[in-house]
Amino acid sequence: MTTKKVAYCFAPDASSYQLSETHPMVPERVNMTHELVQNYRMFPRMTIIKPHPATEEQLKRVHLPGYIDYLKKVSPIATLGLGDLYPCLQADDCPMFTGVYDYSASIVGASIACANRINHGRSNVCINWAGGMHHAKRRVASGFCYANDIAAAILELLMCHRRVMYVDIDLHHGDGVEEYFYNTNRVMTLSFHRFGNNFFPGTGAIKNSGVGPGKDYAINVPLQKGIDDDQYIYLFKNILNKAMERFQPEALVMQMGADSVVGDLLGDFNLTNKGHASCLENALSYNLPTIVLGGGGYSVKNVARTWTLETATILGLELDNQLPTNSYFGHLPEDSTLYIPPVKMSNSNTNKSIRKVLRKVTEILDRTEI
Ligand code: TV7
Ligand code: CA
Ligand code: ZN
Repeated sequence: MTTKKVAYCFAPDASSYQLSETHPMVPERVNMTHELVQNYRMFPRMTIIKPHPATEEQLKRVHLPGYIDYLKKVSPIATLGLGDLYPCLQADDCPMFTGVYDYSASIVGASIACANRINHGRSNVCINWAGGMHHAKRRVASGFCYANDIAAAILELLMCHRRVMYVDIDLHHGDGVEEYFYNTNRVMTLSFHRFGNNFFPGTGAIKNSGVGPGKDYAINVPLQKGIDDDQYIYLFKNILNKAMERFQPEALVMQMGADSVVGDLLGDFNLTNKGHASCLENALSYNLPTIVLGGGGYSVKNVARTWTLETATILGLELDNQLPTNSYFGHLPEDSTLYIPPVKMSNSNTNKSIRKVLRKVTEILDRTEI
């Protein structure tokens, strides 16, 4: 592997907020990751960037102006945990909180900064662990996501790249990003997700594969509870390989939601963090200019473990299983290691169902034409 020029975007202001008293989305997990990456001594190996918050104009490229004006207006006076009903915000999942506008602007600003590094060829890979807010829609917040940093970064990449590939391994369907680019053949969206019984957000069936010029450019891989490393990696490698062959992208955006890792508070997959990271390693092997974003992840120590491991994967480093001293992890034995083992649990994906998903997705990709 050739060593890549890596940039790491970190906006401390994005990780200092709390959505509500009991909200599962804990922005602090990005600070935990930051400290582990620092204590594993990875920072000398990459360029650290302190991004600017997105401007109002940048936010309005991906959102309805009225929605952004509203976020800005209500942001300073909103109180934590009031649980009030606001238009454009979904009561419990997307509560209003003090600073919601600044929080959103700094996440979007960081992902746009990544895209600019890539556009100017200053980095091969650019990381924003605070990003990956794939559910936010043009006129509404959804699923813990207020502003769609991913769509903003992809729009920026499209100014310098003919075709952009978006790959989403968050537990949830990347519905917001899919919707923005549903009718274009310049962006292929590929999401792997838990699907069925109205699992949030409920979209992402295989057959929903794009419209108009975007037909066969939205690829969905629905999965069931308990999927293990072997099955997940088998699907990931085969589908991404086929998608790359058909679509020939010039840039890649990876959404690395860590709620697909075993033990997640909101998830029920049996994927280890090594398995999760090996998907990234496989995607990086295509040697495309790449933006790597965070996303979901609700067992916060596991999120920090996963994204730390993945930062090392990007740098081509092996990490010691023994975590370095840090201020978040305690002294219990289960708190001292980096790698997350699989558990014994039922797996609703059979090798037969996995092969069937691969066959159906391949049928769509066989029709994708550039
Ligand atoms: C990218 N699941 C985001 C994933 C967004 C998932 C949901 C919760 C949840 C919200 C809470 C909370 C929760 C224990 C879990 C239909 C509902 C059911 C809200 C209670 N505890 C990402 C969004 C998903 C909020 N939403 O992809 C405050 O779980 O299933 C739903 C919708 C209506 C709203 N209620 C849940 O990972 C970042 N929400 C505790 C406090
Ligand atoms: Ca996904
Ligand atoms: Zn998720």
